[in-house]
Order: sequence, then C-alpha cells, then structure tokens
Amino acid sequence: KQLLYNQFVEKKRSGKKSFTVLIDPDKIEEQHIDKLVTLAVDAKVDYFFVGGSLVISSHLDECIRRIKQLCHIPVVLFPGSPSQVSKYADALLYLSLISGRNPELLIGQHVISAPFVKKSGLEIMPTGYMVIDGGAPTTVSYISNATPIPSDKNDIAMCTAMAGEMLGMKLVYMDAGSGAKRPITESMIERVARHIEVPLIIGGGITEPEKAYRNCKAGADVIVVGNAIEKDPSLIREMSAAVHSVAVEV
Ligand code: 1GP
Repeated sequence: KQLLYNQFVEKKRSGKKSFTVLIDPDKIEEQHIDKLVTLAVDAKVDYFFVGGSLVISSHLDECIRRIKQLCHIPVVLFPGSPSQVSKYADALLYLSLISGRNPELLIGQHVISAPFVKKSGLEIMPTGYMVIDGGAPTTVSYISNATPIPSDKNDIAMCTAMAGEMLGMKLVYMDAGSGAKRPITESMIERVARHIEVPLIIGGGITEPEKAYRNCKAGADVIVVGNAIEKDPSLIREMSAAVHSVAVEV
C-alpha cells in the first residue's frame, strides 16, 4: 500500500492542490456522516481530517468506521489529545505545537503516548503545527496554553516553519483555529511556502471558496475547512472546485 505521505509529496511536486474536510466527531451524528460523505465523494474531496480540540464523546472509532464503509477517501487523524487515536484511520498527523512554548505539546504528551501510538500501526506523519492568531481566542489557543503567532508576524511564522522542517517535520500545518474570525493572510502563507519544501496545510476560519483559492495561489498545498461546512454542507462542492482549479493553472 502506498504511503499517504508520498501522495502529499507527489501532489505537491506536480502542483496539485488538495481539499480536506475536517470532521469533529463530537459535532456530527451518524445520519449526517452519510450525507456529508456523499457530498464529499461527489465533490472529489481529497481527505478527511477527523478530530477536535475536545473530543467529549466516544464516537471517534464509530465515526471513522462509518466513513470507511461509505467511501475510499483517506481518513487522517487530527488529534486534539493523545487519546484521539483510532486504528481505523489511514494515518495520524503527529502534531508538535512548534509555534508555542508549552513543552507538553512539543514533546511531553508524545512521550507518554508513544508506545500506544506506535502499537496502533497507523502511518505517522510528523507535523509541525503552528497556531496563528485568528483575531479572537479559539479553542486551540485556549486549550494549548501557548501564545499563537501574531497574525502579522510573517517572519516569525517563516522561521518557525523553517526550524520545524530542519527538525524533521514532514508537514507544516498553519492553523488560525477552528472558527477563527480572521483566517491566515495570504502574505503569511506566501512567505512560509517560499521557504519550506514540505507540504503546507492551511486551515482555520476559511468560509469562502475564493479565500481557499487565494490561499492555494499563495502556496498552500492542502486546504482544511470544518466550521463553514458544518454550517452549510453544500459549500463542499464550491470549495473543492476552487482548490482544484488552481492546479490546472500551474
Ligand atoms: C481547525 O483548521 C481547522 O483546526 C479548520 O478550521 O473549522 O474554522 O474551518 P475551521
């Protein structure tokens, strides 16, 4: 089986952009999963990310199993805590919060959960996770107990991403936080994208296909949308089309 990470790299090499729908297992019920998956398959969504800062329910396994029964879209865990691991997923974003200075989220929780994560057999994708100030505190900025990178400090973002890459991170994920008032600016995306080789994932507060498109033009490789799609699932089609339209122009 081809590693999912190779697919990320391959797509980046050929200038293809990917669209990802973020599913929070706390917020979705089974009948809605079915509808969402149908829409996602029709819209040619590339990936599902599953997770959230708080996973209160125990629906994680069920949620992923249901998605896997219904389609072949790869499911990647985007865990808010070390307990959010499910063997039914295809891969795990192994997040280290490199924008913050909270040692627990840089390495501490990884140490505690290492045997458990390794035993899961999941494909592990080491990810430099960078939280960018989204205009107001988001769940991630509060829970992480770490200061996000100010939204206009492009140089800090650039240096953080570069350091993450040199430390061996295979992906960089810049996130303004779920439901962010202000998504990450294109100028910050552009600055970071120009200085790293690994695929760049962008999410947080993206509500318009036009913004998703501009982010890709600025250098994002993967666009993640959660909230806006929860509110209006029909957005999936336009968002996905906007992201995929960038590839043909490269
Ligand atoms: C959050 O990047 C994701 O971690 C997606 O954010 O829910 O605002 O789309 P939204």
